[in-house]
Amino acid sequence: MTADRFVSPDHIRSLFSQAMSHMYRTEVPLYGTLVELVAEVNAKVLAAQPALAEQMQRSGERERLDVERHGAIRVGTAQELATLRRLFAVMGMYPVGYYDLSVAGVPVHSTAFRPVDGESLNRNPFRVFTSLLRLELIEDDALRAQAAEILSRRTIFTAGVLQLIEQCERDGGLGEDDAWRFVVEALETFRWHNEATVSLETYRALLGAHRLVADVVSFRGPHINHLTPRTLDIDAAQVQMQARGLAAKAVIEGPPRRQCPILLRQTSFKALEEMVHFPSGADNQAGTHTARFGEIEQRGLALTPKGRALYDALLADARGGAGSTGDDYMQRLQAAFAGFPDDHDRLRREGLGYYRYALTEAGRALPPAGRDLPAEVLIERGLATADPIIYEDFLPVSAAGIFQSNLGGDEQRAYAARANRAAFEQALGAPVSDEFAIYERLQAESLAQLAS
Ligand code: OOG
Ligand code: NI
Repeated sequence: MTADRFVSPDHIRSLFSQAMSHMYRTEVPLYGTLVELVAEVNAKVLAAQPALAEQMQRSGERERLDVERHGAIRVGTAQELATLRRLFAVMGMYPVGYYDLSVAGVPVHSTAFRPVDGESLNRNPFRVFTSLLRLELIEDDALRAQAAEILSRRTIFTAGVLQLIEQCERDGGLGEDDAWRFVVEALETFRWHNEATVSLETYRALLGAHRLVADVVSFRGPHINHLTPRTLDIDAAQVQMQARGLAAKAVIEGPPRRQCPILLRQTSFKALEEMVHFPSGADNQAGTHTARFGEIEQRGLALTPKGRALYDALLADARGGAGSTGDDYMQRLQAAFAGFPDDHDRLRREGLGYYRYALTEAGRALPPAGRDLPAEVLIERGLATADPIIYEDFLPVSAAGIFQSNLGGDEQRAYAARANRAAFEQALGAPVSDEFAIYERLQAESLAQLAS
């Protein structure tokens, strides 16, 4: 078989993210409202800020914006996580980053499956935040054993998708028809089921251990729990959410509003309370479960390790001991971040963020020898531009805030357990990539092109 008989993984990912968006719109109609609202806000921002529109056009970001989404799922076993890794690889999505949520009282650790090269990201940057339950954090021995036993009995993948994953690994790709079949079969894993696999009594016991344990263990599969569109102005979108009666969280997670957006800002609305049938002998018992919610996000400049260290320090200052609560939190945050440069020339020259360099028309008109100058000199002379490289990942403190506010209860607990990246990678069956190395490479590639 030759490679051109295969469709590209980017194409499969685009199909899949569209199919997922369609499914979620049907399952959670409020998601449709959110997508419309974000599209309106984005159109306004682009109309009001021609320079931003031009920059996004130049970097290829403009086109991806309308389809840009991230989702999240939670799985229960190493086997499930490892198979997901193979499933996402069919679509050109690879595990990047390790997130430990146990410190925030959520018994999971996570990674994000996403595309990693520039072209694939522009084609469709679909990402899935994927968490693995840490059963060892359930204190009650009997309940832990019961949860493990329930999880060991389920299969979250269809036979069809498993066969297509194997075929893709063996042949090196999928043809058009198989790609479609793959999308249809893979979607089943992410579907919501309003029938639990456990009795109401077991569900309640799991809920007692942690709401997340109940969410992972009680169902046939890892239902997608939110799908997030990207907005260019999260403050405006937040106001719109509230105007349309969506109970958005009071606080926007992440950095404060700035001239030059950095990293990631997110807000969400509460999980829906949904009817669930719990098997009870020959009968069903009715109950409810809260798992799924809505979220929007604004993405900005990817920070270097130096920039990230500064971000972490300022965020810790703003949060103090209290976390992201209190009426004055947004003011505290704004005040703390006065210490973070807020213009792109400074951010770049101080090595706080990653940039994509490109020649301007005047730059391209010169022979290579004539532009063999440091990038900063080229920029000063109008021969090159530097556009921010967008942050494609997540933030652990923000993710913890999103988890907490959407679990549907007020419980706060802390686990003594620490990060255990080695155990996560062992379950995954592969190492997770370092996000900084990916941004560094994108920047280096663009610099190399200036001289060629
Ligand atoms: C994932 C929460 C984290 C984000 O955007 O930080 C997340 C979950 O609730 O499963 O989606
Ligand atoms: Ni999210």
